[in-house]
Amino acid sequence: MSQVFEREGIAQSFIDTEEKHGAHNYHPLPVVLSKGQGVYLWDVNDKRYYDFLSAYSAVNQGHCHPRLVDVMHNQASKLALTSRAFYNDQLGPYEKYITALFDYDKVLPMNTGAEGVETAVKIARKWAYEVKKIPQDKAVILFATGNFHGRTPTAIAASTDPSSKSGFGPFLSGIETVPYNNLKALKERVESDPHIAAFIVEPIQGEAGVVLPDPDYLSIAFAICKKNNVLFIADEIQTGVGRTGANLCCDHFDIRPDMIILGKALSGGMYPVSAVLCDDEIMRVITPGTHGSTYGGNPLGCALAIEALQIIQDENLIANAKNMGRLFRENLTATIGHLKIVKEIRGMGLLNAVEINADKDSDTAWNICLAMAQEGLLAKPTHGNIIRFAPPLIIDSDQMLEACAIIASVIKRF
Ligand code: IF1
Repeated sequence: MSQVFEREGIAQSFIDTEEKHGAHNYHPLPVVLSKGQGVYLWDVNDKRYYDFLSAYSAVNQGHCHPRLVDVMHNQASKLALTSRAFYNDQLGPYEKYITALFDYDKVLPMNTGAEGVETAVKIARKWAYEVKKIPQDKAVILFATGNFHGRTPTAIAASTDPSSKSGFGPFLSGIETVPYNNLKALKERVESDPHIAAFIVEPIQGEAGVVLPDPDYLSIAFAICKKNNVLFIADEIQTGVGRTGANLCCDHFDIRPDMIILGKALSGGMYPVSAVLCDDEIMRVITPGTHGSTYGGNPLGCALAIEALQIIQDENLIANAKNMGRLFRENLTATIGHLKIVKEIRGMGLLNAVEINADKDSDTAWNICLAMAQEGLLAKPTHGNIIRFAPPLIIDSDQMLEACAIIASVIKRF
């Protein structure tokens, strides 16, 4: 594959060092970044880029937000980690803040998104045995085909993506999938088996390529679960915290999941913080010693998460995501929507994608991303021919129009 731009000496040395000493579990664009501020990133050659990946929607508030840097510095200088063997003066205020903001009785604090998903699965199973009275070890948790919920054994047991799954068996039992966006399949599966404990779903499938369900899918799926005493659990790790132009993506569909999982932008890209929220009737199955984490609920993460969530509110980033996302889709539809190379432009808020008219195994989308990097914009393909575009939610209209001009000018060349 031809590299579209020269790898200058300093950048190459960093790439070579990673190649030699690091596991090869990624295939990054050949860009070596050294600075971030707001919607911009700079590489080691001081070239500036628009960041249209936002670390997979973890940097909704913009890179190195000054309020987050201040909180990070102040809290890290005072108290960073105590473990939950003791109380600390940040966890309670954080729990009070986040449960009020998302309107749930309780929160269980964890660190990575995958840990949040694992925690949700454990809570759902324990609820199944203690509340729904499913026989021990018989609980089944349903996921949607095309899902992505992390890289842990439970998450890949649910995966239908061979690149995430193959070679890592044997897989956890009690984990099954139903076709995404297919209400008939969900209804039949749920009504046919009293052992179904929960249905875990991304309201919009991010890694699958920003796949949106039919407008009534989530609300009817929720109703099917409620009718059959099955927990409806939303993985909002990528779609939550303002990304789709609402506090939670589920808000667009007027449903209140029984449980939500948050991560990524929950801490504004400064430090891993994830969370599982649900009401007392479910969370009460978790008792001392049944779940935990060394860093879960640590003072530094709690202080950051409060500030990161407050920034979303204070800077009106939900409305901005809605408006800038509409500007993105309307501008690109007008400038490149008609091109043969463009199959579809889709998304919600500032979680968008351009599907390229090329085979999944062609490197067209990759070469488009290389060319956009050359022009000063970073994005990355998912599943071969889909380019996800997800800038920080702070992007303004001038920046969005400049970025769209870069995207359009590059794609017109293919
Ligand atoms: C990678 C993308 C992938 C997630 C949802 C849980 C997790 C994620 C909906 C786990 C994480 C990251 C992981 C990263 C690439 C990125 C990603 F969709 F965002 F693009 F892979 F699908 N639920 N998504 O999106 O959270 O443990 O990573 O904190 O693994 O390559 P995590």
